[in-house]
Amino acid sequence: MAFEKIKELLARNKFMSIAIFLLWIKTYFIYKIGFKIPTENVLQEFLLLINPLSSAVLLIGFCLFFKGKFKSIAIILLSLIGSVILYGNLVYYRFFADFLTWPVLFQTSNAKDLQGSAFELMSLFDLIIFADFFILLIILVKNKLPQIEPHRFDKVRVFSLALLIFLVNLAIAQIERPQLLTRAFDREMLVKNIGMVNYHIYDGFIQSKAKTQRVFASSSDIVEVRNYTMSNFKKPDSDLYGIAQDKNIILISMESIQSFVINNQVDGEEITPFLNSLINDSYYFENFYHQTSQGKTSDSEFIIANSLFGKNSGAVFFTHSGNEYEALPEILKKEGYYTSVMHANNKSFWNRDLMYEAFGYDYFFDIDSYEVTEENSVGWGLKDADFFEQSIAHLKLQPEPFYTKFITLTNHFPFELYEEDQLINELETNSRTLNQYVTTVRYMDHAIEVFFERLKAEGLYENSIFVLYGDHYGISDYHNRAMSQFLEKDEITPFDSVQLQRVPMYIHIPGHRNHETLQTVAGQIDVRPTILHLLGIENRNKIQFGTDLLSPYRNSYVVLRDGSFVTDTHVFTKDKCYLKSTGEEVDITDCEPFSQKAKLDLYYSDKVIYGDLLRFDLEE
Ligand code: GP9
Ligand code: MN
Repeated sequence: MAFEKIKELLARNKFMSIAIFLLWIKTYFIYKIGFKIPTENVLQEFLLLINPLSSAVLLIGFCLFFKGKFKSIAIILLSLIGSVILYGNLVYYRFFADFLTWPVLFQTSNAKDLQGSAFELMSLFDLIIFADFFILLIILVKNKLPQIEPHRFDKVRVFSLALLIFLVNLAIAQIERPQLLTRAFDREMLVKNIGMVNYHIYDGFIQSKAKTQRVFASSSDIVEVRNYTMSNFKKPDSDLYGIAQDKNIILISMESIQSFVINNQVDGEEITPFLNSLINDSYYFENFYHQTSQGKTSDSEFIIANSLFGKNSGAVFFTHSGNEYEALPEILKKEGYYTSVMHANNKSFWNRDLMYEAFGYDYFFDIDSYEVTEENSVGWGLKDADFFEQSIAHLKLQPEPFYTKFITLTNHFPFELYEEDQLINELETNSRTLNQYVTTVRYMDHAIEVFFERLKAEGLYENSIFVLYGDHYGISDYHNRAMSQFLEKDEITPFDSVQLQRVPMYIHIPGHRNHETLQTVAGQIDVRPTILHLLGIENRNKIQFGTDLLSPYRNSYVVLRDGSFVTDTHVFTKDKCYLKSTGEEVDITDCEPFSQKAKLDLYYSDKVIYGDLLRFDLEE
């Protein structure tokens, strides 16, 4: 029945149908030939094939608002709009290997970059992209098609059809990429899954939502937030203040590592022998929590650079890359540091290219800075050991002092490894994920150990300080049964789940005599003020929500992004309060002393991001 109606709709509006068909098929070929979008399996290829259809129907469907010959002209113009969108993206892609975003389109600096090279990026061959325009024109001029007036419901039908196709497309995409829209990974992934035009609509929606919240913010808001953050400021330890001045800073973001692997074993073998030994030679934080949400690695990067929280849903790297920030790289740059990130993945992943610019990084050594082959890749890409080895050359060319962040990759779900890299046995729980996880953690530990040796050999070790931290959990609650087996517990309670959000955190200062394992409860939000104090950079007036990890005056406390919080004595999660020492549930009022602070921290931090408050000047 519905199918019949669709057939009638298309038959009645033949010229429109042809235009839709041409735009659809053309887009698929441009994906393949122009963008060379890679696919890894049949499902992905199928998605690529069907994803231009819903937006082609939507776009050309607007012709039904016109009558007679205006309808035909509208069809040609609408199809031309489709081609221009495709072509604009293609030209941009040839230069930036990325897709357009609304902010980019309105960013004058990017436009300037493009102007000069735009013509170089075009070729006569590109005319093929407009082939359907000419085909439609010929059909129209020769007037071969009968003119049938549309049915009065055709408008509704055509848009319902577009929506239906889109929903089917989205459902299949969800199988291929769960949480595609909420996690908003990567532009290429969005284009691959829902199509280019739909991606632009989605991007426009996200951007305009952010814009409206921004409009209602005013400069008095920032004063309120700063009064709050300043009242929480804690003085540094005077012995440690400035001890790392002018030293290089090497941050290592360790993918998916959780604290439960530290000093733990599989068949009598340590999972992290190197990281275990590093504890004796570092400030090690046993009660350090990740504070990320859906933005995963990118959230951890955001928190560490700004000492602000990421967002509760979605990734702030995508939704608020247009904000003004005063991020750590920018501050350090002003102090004479060269700042960079090394990570062998596409630069557009997590929108890093745009966000890193907003953070003031000098350079992002992305996948193009590395030689990635089939042999040296596993799982998500370049193996950690090869990544570190190849990074040494980049590191040596950087001016000193530098601030460089390394982001590892091998210990990423689904935790794949070649046999030759498997240094310990897999576990034997009922979760394959957890079983393999310990082996990729072991591999990452090895890669970091070799990296340290190489830095020593290259003379880059002595004059650097090291900050190593886990970016977020690797094993979700989904694997609780296997986890309880491994940890020899009866079950994993909500209390345990919170405790499992602990990730390793080290501050390693070569030549520094003192080393300690600290119990203070803390999180990623506290890293920035710590680094600033070690470098002797005053930051009392800065908008930040963490406190120096090494300050003797700090509150032992952390709030997680979902509102759970932990103190020396209590854990609060899912509206329940637990005693930290035993995990026993206690009266909710026992958790109250910190619940107000936990709420306010998140509230004020969100206010800064949604209102883009850092754009307002504060006199120091
Ligand atoms: C990708 C890497 C992993 O570049 O950082 O991201 P994740 O999926 O862990 O957020
Ligand atoms: Mn990660």
